[in-house]
Amino acid sequence: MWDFAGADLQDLKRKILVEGAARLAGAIPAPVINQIDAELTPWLQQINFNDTPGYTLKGHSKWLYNVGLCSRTAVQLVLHEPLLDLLALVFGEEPIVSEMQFQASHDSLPLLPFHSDRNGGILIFVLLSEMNANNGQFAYIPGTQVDNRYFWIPEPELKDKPIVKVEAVAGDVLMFDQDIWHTRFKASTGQRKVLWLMYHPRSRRDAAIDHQLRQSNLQGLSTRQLNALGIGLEPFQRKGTFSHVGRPFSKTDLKNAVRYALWNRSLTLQTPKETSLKNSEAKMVARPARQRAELD
Ligand SMILES: O=C(O)CCC(=O)C(=O)O
Repeated sequence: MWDFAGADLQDLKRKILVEGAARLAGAIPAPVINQIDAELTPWLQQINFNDTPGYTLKGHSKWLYNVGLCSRTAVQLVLHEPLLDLLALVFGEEPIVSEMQFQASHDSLPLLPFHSDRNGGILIFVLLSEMNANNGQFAYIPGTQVDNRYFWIPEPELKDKPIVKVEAVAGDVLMFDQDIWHTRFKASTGQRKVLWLMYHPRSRRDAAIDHQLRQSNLQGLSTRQLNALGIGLEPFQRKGTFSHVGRPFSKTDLKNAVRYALWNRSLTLQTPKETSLKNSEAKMVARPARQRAELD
């Protein structure tokens, strides 16, 4: 499933804690990638109007929000025990799967400027296609995950910083701390496809979505793996996928909120107390503490 050959988990833990990111070339064998692709393809042929499961368009990308509905192979990959071991080492406690999604650019992606999500999770991109300078390349600045601010990083602060641009092919994996300063460059040609997997420490259930899963995709999973999906635990607390990071509420969010509200008639927003705070104050109260294990 995963090929961790040659990768020492303690070494990976150190990389993630110190540099904030780790790259594993060829970690997922081609037959697994092809199988996931085959299992996802039918779901990508319809948009999810009228309760018909399918993809959603958001921010120049096609998304399948609940990969657990679509692909048994992806579920097994997400819950691969050595991967859970690594995440437990990084967090100092068992992980939960907070997002399990598929993302494909459907259009030219605009630049997403450098920012920090400041939400304490580890994001894993499993490349289902190439990622290069033309199709929405991801880049980050090592070591910045411990900076205590979030969202956009002021342009002058980027000067002279060592920017790592990620080139990858299908089967490569990128693991990064979502609090690291990161960007996605503008895309002009080609399609970037990723399995977008987010994990949090088990004590951060507020960050995790209650997943929708096809029951037959759960066959053969261990109790630990089921728990990582929230099965057997208290309900996860995050409602929906509307706001995946805790950045300040923007005008576009407001526009989307109204649109979503009209479509869906119910919408979970921040509590009135939080929304009435200025952004700077909200930053102080709204962000949970980061939890990471000690370096050995
Ligand atoms: O799509 C990407 O490569 C990065 C996305 C991102 O930075 C984010 O959603 O916070």
